[in-house]
Amino acid sequence: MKTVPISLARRVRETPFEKRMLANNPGGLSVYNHMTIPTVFESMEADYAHLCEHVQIWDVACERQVEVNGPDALKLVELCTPRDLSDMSIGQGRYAPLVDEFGGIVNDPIILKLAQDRYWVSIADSDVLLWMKGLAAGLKLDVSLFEPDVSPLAVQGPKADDLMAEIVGEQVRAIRFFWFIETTISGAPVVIARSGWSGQGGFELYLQDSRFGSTLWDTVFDAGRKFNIRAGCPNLIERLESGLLSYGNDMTLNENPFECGLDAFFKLGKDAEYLCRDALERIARDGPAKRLVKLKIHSEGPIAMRSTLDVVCGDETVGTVTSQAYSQKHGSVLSLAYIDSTVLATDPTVDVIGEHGTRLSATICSPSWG
Ligand code: THG
Repeated sequence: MKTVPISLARRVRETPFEKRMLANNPGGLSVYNHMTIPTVFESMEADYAHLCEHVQIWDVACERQVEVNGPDALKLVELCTPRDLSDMSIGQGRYAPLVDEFGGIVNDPIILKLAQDRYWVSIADSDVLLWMKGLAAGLKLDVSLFEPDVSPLAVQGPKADDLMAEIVGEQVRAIRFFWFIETTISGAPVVIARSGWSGQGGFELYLQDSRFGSTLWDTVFDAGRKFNIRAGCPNLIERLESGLLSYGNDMTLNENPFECGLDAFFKLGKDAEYLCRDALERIARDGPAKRLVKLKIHSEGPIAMRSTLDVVCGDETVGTVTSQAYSQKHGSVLSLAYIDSTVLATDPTVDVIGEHGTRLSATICSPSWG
């Protein structure tokens, strides 16, 4: 694909780690929550191989937080998601899709409980602050909603535990998945959670004072030298192998949780009031119109795609590829694709139409790549 430089301005917000991130020569930047995010360093393949073997530091400050603070905090977050949050402990996070009154997915954040009346909604790429402010204003809820000065820096890869133990001590190894502790690193106030958008393990350091951006980066980077640390970023090959969904790519406001498989993360019928209750009960009853499946596309190398590719069954278009990357490990292109439910029920043979009209045969692999 043709590449063009990104133009930066105040509107494309600067991250607290950006100077250090740029000094490591990213090969591309994108915009996420109106903020920069690196998309590649050496190459997608080289970044992938390094991530799976060593440890990387990722500027993911663009995973912004919506702080929900006040007596109605739990009421409001419960209203936004079909997932039950009533039994969360302070110090715990939970992956919870936000869903509108029609069943459309608003976002797929991790929700962190910091205190009885205080949550962070750690968001994917959509304007959740506006959505929640609208709900709170309309319902006259007793909460304050704002974007705090909090910026995640991810430390991902198989050597992440050893690296973080060196920086903050052995107790970091005991943090359970999605749980977090509060501490300081080189004077910088941080929340350290075991989380991150890869299947390679690791942590996210939520920096709570952007003035320490370079200090925190340097502390992690310097301690990481002996573990062969490199600057990295969410990697398309790795996240597809690990089956992680990307909001805006694999699901949008036009899809519901049953269609994209996020229904795995909740049970309908929690006690608390939630906006999408009627819509999701109806969809559960009628069945989703389409489903997101893992689709292996038989190709010896990467295929070009701007935003989607068609999936066909014979002459009929039956679906859409939403993400894809060539995986050396699987010897094929791994993709996520929506396919019509009625067609899926027939165990169809499908092809994907490449950018220049080439037909590529494909195999539906869900639930796992095999
Ligand atoms: N970290 C933080 N904020 C985020 C992301 C993150 N906000 C945006 C985006 N990523 C949110 N989306 C996801 C999607 C999947 C996971 C985390 C965030 C994830 N999923 C695991 C899985 O699907 O296998 C585990 C889910 C579970 O067991 O609950 O980790 O990365 N701060």
